[in-house]
Amino acid sequence: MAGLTLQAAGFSSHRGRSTATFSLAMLLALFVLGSDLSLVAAGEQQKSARPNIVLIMADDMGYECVEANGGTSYETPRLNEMAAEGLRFTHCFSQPICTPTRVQIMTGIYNQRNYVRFGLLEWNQTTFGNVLQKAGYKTCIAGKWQLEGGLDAPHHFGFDKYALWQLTRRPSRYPSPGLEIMGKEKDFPGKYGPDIASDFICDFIEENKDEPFLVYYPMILPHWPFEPTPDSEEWDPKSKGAGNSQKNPRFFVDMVAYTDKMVGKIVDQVDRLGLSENTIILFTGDNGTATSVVSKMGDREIQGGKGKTTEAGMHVPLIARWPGTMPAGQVCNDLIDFTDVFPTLLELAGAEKPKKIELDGRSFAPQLRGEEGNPRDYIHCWYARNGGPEGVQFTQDKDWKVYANGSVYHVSADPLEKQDLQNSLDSLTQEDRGRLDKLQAALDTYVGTRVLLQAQGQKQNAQKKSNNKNKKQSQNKKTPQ
Ligand SMILES: [Ca+2]
Repeated sequence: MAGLTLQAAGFSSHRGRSTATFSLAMLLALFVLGSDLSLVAAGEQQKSARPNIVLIMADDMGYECVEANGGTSYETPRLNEMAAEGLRFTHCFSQPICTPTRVQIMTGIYNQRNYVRFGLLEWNQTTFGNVLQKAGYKTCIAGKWQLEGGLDAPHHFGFDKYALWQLTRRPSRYPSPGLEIMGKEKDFPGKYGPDIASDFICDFIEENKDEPFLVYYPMILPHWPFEPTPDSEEWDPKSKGAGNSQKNPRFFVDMVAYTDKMVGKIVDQVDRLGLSENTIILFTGDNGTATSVVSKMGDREIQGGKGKTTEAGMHVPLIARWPGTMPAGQVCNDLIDFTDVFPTLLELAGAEKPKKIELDGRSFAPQLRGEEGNPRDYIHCWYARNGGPEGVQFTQDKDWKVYANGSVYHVSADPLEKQDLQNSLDSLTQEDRGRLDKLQAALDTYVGTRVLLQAQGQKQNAQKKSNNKNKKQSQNKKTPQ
């Protein structure tokens, strides 16, 4: 074993810690588990083919929750490792809450053109799942759905395999969870929801290791209720779940740790199968941290800002890993918003954009390959939780933010947006006024472009069916977020 350790350590000196794990796994495969050789060989054959893509999105985990970003309230060793091996983005912005983000990331379109209301992905939309599936990718989604449409919806939106919480009902998401898996509602007494979803993904990756695959993992964690994980001392497998409780943010610490562990579980599975160099793994978050949570970045305290259009509501982690292609340990300060994910996945997969859809974002695939790319000058946001004709709308760069209602904030100095500068623009430098003019001009191109979609019959029918079927099983009637 000493020889193995030495050899693995030798690899790690120039390739990073996870590669050491991979190397050790490979050596174990070679020396101990001869039957696993086929797994490694299958993975290595894929190097020149289209990369596998794994997109992981935590639920309610802001930028400040990751140690690699400077967070000091939580332990995130696996995310830190991903950042050390890959690329960490410092300026990625989601939408302020779940559904606006989920619709935007999946369709690549700003909310003003296709967002209907909370908890719904309109049936006539095209997702990256649809396009990559058509391009020959095997596709899987596991984790949280919350987009209606019934048991057929994940297939309709381009996913071959699914294991989802909150597709047709809303039971406990953590202890003794209920999920919908490939057309069936299944309950798991004594189990933990995130374990079920991540196991499903690991199985999918193994089953599809010889073909290009897409995994979309909108995580169940670390959204409230704040309650023990299987790694907490207080874990009780017989618990019925803590409902909507946000009373114990101390468990949020354990939940962030478990989120990190689940990311590591997926990374380890990719490595174990010899797929690391042909698999790009992206980790992000769907919106800021819950408002009941206060986290620290050194001396700086950050109150969670979920639901707000401030930095605390929309600034999220984005970390990418692609050993062998992406230079290790890099930091990218480019602005990214969630319309950019769809065109990025298209470019990575070499897939064509369908003519019928017009995407709003721009690909950051070049940055993932260590190239300069074509970074944005600004990000845009249109946000209205419940839809309707009017939304909060703004453009911002790394320093300045201009709202459609006229408010102006120097966000790099005033992240909480306490001081509206719209009436004191004369005191700004000419350079800053020039930047504001550009942001205003960009914003003007979006103002008035709201589209109110009509509900689609097919979706309504699917929803009706699913509602009838599940009326009795619904255990949670409170407003979801
Ligand atoms: Ca969320």
